[in-house]
Amino acid sequence: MNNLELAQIFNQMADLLEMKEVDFRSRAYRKAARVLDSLEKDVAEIYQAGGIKALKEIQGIGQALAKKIEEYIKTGQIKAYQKQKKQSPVDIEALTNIEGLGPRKIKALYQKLGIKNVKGLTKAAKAGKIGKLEGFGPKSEQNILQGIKMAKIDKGRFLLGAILPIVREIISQIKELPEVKKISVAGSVRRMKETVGDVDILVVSSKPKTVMDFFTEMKGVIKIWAKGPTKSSVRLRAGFDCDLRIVKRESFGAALQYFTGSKDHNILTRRIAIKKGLKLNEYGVFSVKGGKNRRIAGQNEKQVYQAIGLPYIEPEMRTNTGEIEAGLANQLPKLIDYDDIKGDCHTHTEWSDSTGTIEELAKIAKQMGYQYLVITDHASPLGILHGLDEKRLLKQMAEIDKINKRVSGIRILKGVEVDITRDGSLTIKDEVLAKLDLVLGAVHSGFKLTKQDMTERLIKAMKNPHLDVIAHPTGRVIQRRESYQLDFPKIFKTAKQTKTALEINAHASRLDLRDSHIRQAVEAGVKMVIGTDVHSRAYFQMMELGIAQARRGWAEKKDILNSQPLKEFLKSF
Ligand code: DGT
Ligand code: CA
Ligand code: CA
Repeated sequence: MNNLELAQIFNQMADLLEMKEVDFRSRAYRKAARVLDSLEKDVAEIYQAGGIKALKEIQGIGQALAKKIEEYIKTGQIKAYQKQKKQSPVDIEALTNIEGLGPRKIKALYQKLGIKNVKGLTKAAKAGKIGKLEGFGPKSEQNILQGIKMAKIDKGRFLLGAILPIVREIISQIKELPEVKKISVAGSVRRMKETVGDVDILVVSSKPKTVMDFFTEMKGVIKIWAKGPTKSSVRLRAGFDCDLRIVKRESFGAALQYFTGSKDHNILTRRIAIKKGLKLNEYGVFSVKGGKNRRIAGQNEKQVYQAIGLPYIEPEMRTNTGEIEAGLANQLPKLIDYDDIKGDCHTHTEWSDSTGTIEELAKIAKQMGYQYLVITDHASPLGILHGLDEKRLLKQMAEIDKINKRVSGIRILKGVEVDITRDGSLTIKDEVLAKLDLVLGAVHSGFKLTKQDMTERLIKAMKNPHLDVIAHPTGRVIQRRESYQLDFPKIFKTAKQTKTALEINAHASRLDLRDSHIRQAVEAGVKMVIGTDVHSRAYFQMMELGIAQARRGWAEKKDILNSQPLKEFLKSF
């Protein structure tokens, strides 16, 4: 995925330029980053097919940027970016990673306090120096300290959504080698954990050396940590490490079980094996008699579980949070499947803060195999989101009616994402909300209310009979922003009473609700929907992450309303 890596570089370039106040250029980089992010084809493919000329046909890419993309494709780096980075007195990459700090603030902090990096920032904040600065204040000093803490917790972990496409590309390349008999991803990626430390791949092969040569020399490898006949480990340009292990065919299932983890899950499975007088390790399940090991399972992962008296446990559930006990009692849920979703419930268009037209989105939704698509543009007084007011919302509804007559094979539903204001009221009048198929409500400001106030705010919103779904219910952004405070038992109770669904927002950096909340919601009988929060076409693909999240929360098909066909879906609100 050259596009995402390039988009990241362009955004950093924009940050660097913004600090120097080369405004128009930084805006060009920012725009290009956004375009790349939502491009369907890899730029390398576009370049290979049509060269610089084809690159320039991409919206927002002129001669200068096309040359830089070419340089990146050819050399893996962009000299101008390296130069800017070198010239910059501050570690802008680390500093912009802290929630609430943009290039302008970083510049002010550097000019007034000489802050160059996170260490200096922490020191200044702790000494109360930032609170005294004009344009900052004590509150923003607290926020900065909080942001530093958040950035530290997840240090060195990567978003699953950023990693998956790269891993799949690597696997599909290795799979093509004739020497490779079997291949699978393992570890946290196979468990679809929301963030990933490193990537683990298992291979069965007759020619380990050929596989290892290919693996350590493939495109994107910037460092080889280790290279051997059974294990190699590399660092990829995208920043994360990838381990590849070669295992014997007869051990593949056991190795997959072992290296999928989690470690806590493994400790328990091993204990269960021991209780049965068996031995479980990465080579197989063995019966130990008279000091002799006899393999009773190993090639196939399902059989490994069977051999120790357990049903197959889906990787997403392997966290040692009750899945083994449920397995022993034959009470594992039948998780929602990756192809069960019938429509996306949360999408934005050019009517608010996104770029696509309703018709374009409908076309993609159709390609995704959906029966319906809910358009939920922002209705928000916040100018930044370019929200709809009642008048424009009604106009959009009329437009949707027209488009529905034109297009076939997909039904476009009328929805909205209203703001839930501080006192729990909604930003669109009830009589207009009544005309919509689906009303999402979300908190977009006032995150710092007390637990009680925030809970009451959501409860009041849920009691509005027109509100169908609470979108991204906790407001967290992974590695960036912590959830706001909520009294979950109360929220679940009201959600059930008022038949309000909670969203599982599938965006890679939201994944909100998180898995533990989903499990509680399932237990409380609260229904959920999965929405991708589409802001560009690439977002549609994130549905998979939302489904994974639902699976990690033990959700079944019946728990997720947009797994229902159109008629049932509409009836459930
Ligand atoms: P990550 O990489 O931090 O996102 O998480 P994982 O789960 O991929 O962890 P990783 O890469 O360190 O190891 C892959 C799997 O190997 C892990 O999920 C379980 C297994 N494993 C690693 N170390 C141990 C261990 O000390 N004991 C047991 N039982 N299993 C282990
Ligand atoms: Ca791992
Ligand atoms: Ca590993």
